[in-house]
Amino acid sequence: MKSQRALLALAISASLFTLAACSKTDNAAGTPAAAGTTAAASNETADEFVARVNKTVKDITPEITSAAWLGATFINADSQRLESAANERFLTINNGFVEQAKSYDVAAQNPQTARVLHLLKVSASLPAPRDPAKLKELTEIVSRMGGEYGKGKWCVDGKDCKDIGQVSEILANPASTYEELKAAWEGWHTIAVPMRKDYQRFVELTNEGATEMGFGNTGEVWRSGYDMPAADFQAEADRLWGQVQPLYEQLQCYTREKLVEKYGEQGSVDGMIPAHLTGNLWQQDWGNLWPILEPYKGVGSLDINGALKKQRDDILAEMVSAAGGMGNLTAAEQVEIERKADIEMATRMTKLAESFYTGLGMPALPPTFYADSMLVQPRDRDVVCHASAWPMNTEGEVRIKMCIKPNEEELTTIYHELGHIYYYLAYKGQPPMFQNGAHDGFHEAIGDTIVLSMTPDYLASIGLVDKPAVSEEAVINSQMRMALAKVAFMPFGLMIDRWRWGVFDGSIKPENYNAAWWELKAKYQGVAPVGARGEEFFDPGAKYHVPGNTPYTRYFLSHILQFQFYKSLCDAAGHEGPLYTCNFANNPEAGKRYWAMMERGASQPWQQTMKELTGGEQMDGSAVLEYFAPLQTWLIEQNKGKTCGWEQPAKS
Ligand code: X8Z
Ligand code: ZN
Repeated sequence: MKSQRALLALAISASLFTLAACSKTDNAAGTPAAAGTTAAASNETADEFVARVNKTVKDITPEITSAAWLGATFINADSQRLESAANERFLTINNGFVEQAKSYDVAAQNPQTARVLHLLKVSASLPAPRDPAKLKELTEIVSRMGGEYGKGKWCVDGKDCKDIGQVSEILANPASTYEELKAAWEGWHTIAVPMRKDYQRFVELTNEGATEMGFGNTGEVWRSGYDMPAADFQAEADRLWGQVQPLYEQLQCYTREKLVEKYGEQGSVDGMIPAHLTGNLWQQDWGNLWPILEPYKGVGSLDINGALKKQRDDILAEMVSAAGGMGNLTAAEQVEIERKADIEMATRMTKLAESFYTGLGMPALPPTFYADSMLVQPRDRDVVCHASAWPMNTEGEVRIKMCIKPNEEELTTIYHELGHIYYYLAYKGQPPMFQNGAHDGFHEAIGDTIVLSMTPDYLASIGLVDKPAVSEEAVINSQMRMALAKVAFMPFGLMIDRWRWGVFDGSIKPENYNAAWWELKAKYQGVAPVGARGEEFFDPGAKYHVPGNTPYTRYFLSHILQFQFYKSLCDAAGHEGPLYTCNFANNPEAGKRYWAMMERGASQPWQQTMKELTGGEQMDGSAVLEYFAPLQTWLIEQNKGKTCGWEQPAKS
C-alpha cells in the first residue's frame, strides 16, 4: 500500500499492494461489483470524488491493514486467504478510482484536488488487472510469495531447519569458517527456488494492470511517483550514483584486500567480493566485517554489540535470581524466562529509540504501540521477521513488527522503523490521500537521519560505550563503522530495481532472471557468487522486497537524502565543526524543523517539502561526500599501489 495510507502500511512494511482505497460502508464504490465500473456514469464533481476517495481510504484502512498484519504475523492458509481477499477487494476498488480519476481535467481543479487526482494515477506499486479472475490470481500469488518468504527455512535433508535469523547469525559470526558461510548462504537461497514460477506470472499480471492504467509496464508506474517525468527519474538516480560511486569503489577495494588477507585467493573473485563473505545474505550491510575492517584496533571502543548482549544477560540474570535461580525452574519455565528477558530487552531498545524522538520534542508513542507491536519472534508460529512499521488506521494507531535481537544492526533498525512511525504520526492530520511520504525515499530517510546522529558522543550519552577517545584514529574508526552500513548499501539500493525494471519492461527474460541478477550485482556492487548460479535458482526471491513487492529505489534515494536532512538539522541546531561530529539529540529547533517537514506528508510535490527543510529542491550526494571526506582520503591512502576495480563479466 503505498500511496494512500493503507497502501502505505503495506508498501513500507510488510506487504503487498499498493493502493488501498475503498469503503466498506458508505457507497457503491465500496463493493467489488461497483468498483471498476468507475464513475464514468456518475455526475460527481472532482471535489466530491476526492472527498469520497479520502473517506473510503479512511474507512477501509483498518480492515485491510488488519488482514495484512495477520498475514505477516500468523502465517497460515487462513490468514493468507483473508489477506488476499482483503487485497482483492481493495485493489478492485482502487482500479475504479484510478479509472475515474482519469476522467477529470486536472488543470481545471483546485490544487488539492488536482494533487489527489495525480497521486491516484501514479501511486500503484501493485498495478492490478481489471479482469476479476486475474486480479484474484494476482493477490493470491502475492500472498503466497510473501508467506513463502516468511516461512522460508534452510533445511539439510529435510531436517535441522534454520530460519532467516539463524542463518543470519552464521553469516555474522566471525568464527564461522569459509565453508560454513558458503553453506549458510547457499542454504538460504534455496527458499526462493519455488517462487520463480509465481514471480514470472506475477510480472505478467501486474504488467497487464499497468498497461490498463496507461503505462508501458509496472516499472514505469513505479518511476512515475517522483513528481518528475518517469524518463527523467532513471537519469536522476544515475546522476546521484555517479556522485558517490568513487567512494564506494574505494571501500570495495579496501574490503576485498582485507578479505584476501584473511582468506587468501578465496577472498576475491576476479576483483569482486565473494557473496557469502560480507557478513550479510545480500551484501547490503558490511557491519559484521568489523573485526577484519576496523582500521585502528580498539580505538574509540564502539563495541555496541557487546554492550547490548551484556544488558540482555543482566536482565535475564535478574529475572532468574528473582525466581530463585535456574535450578528452581522447570525446563518449560526456563524457556519462558528467556523469552521474557528477550521481550524486556527488545522493549528497552525500542524505548531508547523512542527517547531520541521525544528528546526532539515529538510525542511519546501511544500506549497501543507497545501493547500491539510484535517486538520479538514468536516461538509458536511462522511470521515475517523482516522489520516493518504500520499505520493501522488513518488516526495514529501505529505498530512495528520486528524480531529484535540485542545487536547494533537491530538497534539502528528500530530507529529506522520509528522514523516511519513518527512520519505517520506527524501527517495524520492530513487528508488520508496525503498521509504518505513526500516521496518514498523520504519515508525511508526519516529514521536513518536520526541514525547518523548516533555519534560516539551520543552512544556514550546513552551508556552504550565509554566516553569516546578523541583522535584522528577514532574518527576513522567511527567513519568506517558508518560507511559499512551506509556506503556499502548504496549500489545494492540501486541494483534491485535495475533488475526489476528490466524484468517488467521485458529486457530481462524469465530464462535469464538469475544471470541478469548476478550481472547487475557485479556491475554495481562488485560482488560475485563463488559457485555457478544457473537458472535453476531464483536468487532475487531470497531478498524480502522481491517476493514482498516493495519497490527498492526508495532506499537508494534515502541514503542520499538522509545526509542532506542531517546537514540541515545540524544547521538548525547551530552545529559547528565537521559534519560527521554533529549530534542533534535533544535539540528542539532541529526537532521543530523536522516535524514541520514531516507534517506535510504527500500534500505537495516533494521538491517543495525538500526546499522547506534544506533550502534546495534537488537530491544531492554532496552531503554524503562531505560527511565521509576523512574516510575517503584515508581509503585512497590505504589503497595506494593496489589494483582496485573488478572485471565486468560478459553479458549473457
Ligand atoms: O527493509 C528495510 C526496513 C523496512 S522499510 C527494515 N530496509 C531495507 C532492507 O532491509 O533491505 C532498511 C534498509 C534497507
Ligand atoms: Zn523502512
